[in-house]
Amino acid sequence: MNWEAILAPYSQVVKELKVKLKGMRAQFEYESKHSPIEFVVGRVKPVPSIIEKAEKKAIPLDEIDQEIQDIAGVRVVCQFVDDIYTVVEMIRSRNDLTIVEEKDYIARKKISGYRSYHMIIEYPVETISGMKIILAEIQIRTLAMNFWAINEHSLNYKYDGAIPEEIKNRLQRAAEAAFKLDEEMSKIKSEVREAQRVFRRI
Ligand code: 0O2
Repeated sequence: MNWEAILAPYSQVVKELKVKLKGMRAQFEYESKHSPIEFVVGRVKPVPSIIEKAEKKAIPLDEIDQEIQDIAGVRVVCQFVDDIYTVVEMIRSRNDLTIVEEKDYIARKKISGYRSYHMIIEYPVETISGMKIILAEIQIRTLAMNFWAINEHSLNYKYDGAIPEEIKNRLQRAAEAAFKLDEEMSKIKSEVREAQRVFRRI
């Protein structure tokens, strides 16, 4: 398989979505408004991970473009939980993409303790052989949710998906702590935003 050619439009989508989401952040800054977006990152799923996911879900390799939704992935990280829903609304109101599915792992966290808001979208991209509709996943989460998820992801990788029970328990407690941190910060968010407005003026 010519993976480079297959993944080229996905790489284009990641680049375009990053530019657009970062552009949204910049617009808030120009208008001296609190940006619901702290930072944006993106990646194309590495080939070994695509193959592994396809094997795990019994997806034939010629169907990955329809069946694996996160080959193109963009992550939006926010300060506060309500910023997540502001970003969700902003994405819903765009007309350069179509929302296929939304997964609210904040209202209903995963058994692992994972919390995040996922939007699966269809995004049209121009290629040299015409327009192609590409599936992409946008993950929207707070800094605390992100901290937990990147650490858990590393441990999952290290233990090949079988994290020892003791560490799993610690991760559950860490997930609780991240949840509490988000909750406490939400209670003082107007204070924090005010401080950041003043700070920006200096
Ligand atoms: P990677 O390495 O990040 O690319 P589904 O068929 O919908 O049940 P799917 O397609 O895996 O399953 O969707 P889901 O569960 O929404 O997960 C998509 C991505 O969300 C994952 O991609 C992770 O990036 C992230 N994610 C989901 N659950 C967890 C979790 O428990 N911990 C962490 N750290 N991240 C999670 P990949 O392909 O699994 O991994």
